[in-house]
Parts: sequence; C-alpha cells; structure tokens
Amino acid sequence: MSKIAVVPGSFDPLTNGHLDIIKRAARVFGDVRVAVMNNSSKNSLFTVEERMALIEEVTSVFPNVKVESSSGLLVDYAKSVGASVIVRGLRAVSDFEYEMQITSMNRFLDESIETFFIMTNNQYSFLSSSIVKEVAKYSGEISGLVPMQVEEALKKKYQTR
Ligand code: COD
Repeated sequence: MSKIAVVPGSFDPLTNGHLDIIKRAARVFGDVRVAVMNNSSKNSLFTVEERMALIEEVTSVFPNVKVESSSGLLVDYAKSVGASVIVRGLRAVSDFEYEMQITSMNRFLDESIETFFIMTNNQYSFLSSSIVKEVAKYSGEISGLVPMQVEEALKKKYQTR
C-alpha cells in the first residue's frame, strides 16, 4: 500500500517553488494530495476554486497527484483521507520558526501524523506567492517564476481590477 502524503498550502497562486515541492513529493510518496486551504493570516487574491483549477491543470501530468480543498484543520483533513504524512517546503531560516510552530501544533493535535520537509530548490529560494503578486500587480516580468497558466491568470486578475 502506498503512503498518502498531503502537501498543504494557500497556493494563492501556485508558484514554480510550490510546483517543485509537489513534483519532488510525488517522486517519494505513492499518493500525493495537494490541499488548498485557508491561512487565516492571509487575504487571498484567487478563490479556492480558481486556485484548485490552476493546480489541477499544471499537475495533470503527475498521475499520483490529486488536488483537493479543505476549510477545516489540516490534521482533520489528513485523517479524513488516510494520510500519515504532511509535506512542507522550506526556504530560508525565516521559514523555520513558522514551520516549527505549525508542525508542533499539528503534532499536538494528532501525534500520528508526521511532517516532512523538502528544502527549496536554490533557483526558487526567493519565491513566494506574495512577491509574485506584487510584481504582477505592477506589470513586472514573472515568466519563469510561475507556470504559464498562472501567469495568464495573474495578468487577467490585475487587468480587471
Ligand atoms: N520553495 C520551496 N517551498 C516553498 C516555496 C519555495 N519557493 N514557496 C512556498 N513554499 C512552501 C511553503 O514553505 C509551504 O510549505 C508550502 O510551500 C505552501 O506555501 P503557502 O505559502 O502557499 O501556504 P501557507 O504556508 O500559507 O499554508 C498554511 C496552511 C494553509 C497549510 C495553514 O495555515 C493551515 O494548516 N491551515 C488550516 C488550519 C489549521 O490546521 N491550522 C492549524 C495549524 S497552524
């Protein structure tokens, strides 16, 4: 039986940094669920449905990756799909404190679920959804930072605002 791993995030929107983590998780785990969730400290630009559609389009080439969403606690979602692993990406030292806090909280809530970290690919270490949105908002160049579909969606979003 293959292990089910959840790759959770806001993905508002998906960047090439996220995609790299999803791709690498899919090489290690037999069944990967990308879970689009709400981060209560962030205001989102894309709806959950829009974020899911973009991730589905981009990850359709990976047969063991499914895209889902949840509006509750991450550990409850993981339990509901039978996942025993959460995969997170790590960029700089600045990510560490936040990741340690949510990992500890998730372990407090359910100690049977382990969190695994995948170190960012150096070429994406500076990338975040927020920084990409900031550049796109002022019509800066974002090709190579996000998948083509996301680039188009961002352009549309900011044109119609
Ligand atoms: N390179 C590598 N990894 C990256 C990069 C990059 N360039 N960019 C982002 N990542 C990683 C992040 O470190 C993260 O692991 C993942 O990709 C997703 O990133 P984001 O920013 O889209 O997602 P977050 O951090 O906002 O996701 C937070 C959750 C939504 C998972 C969290 O808030 C949550 O679990 N919410 C549900 C409620 C809950 O259970 N709360 C209790 C736990 S605190």
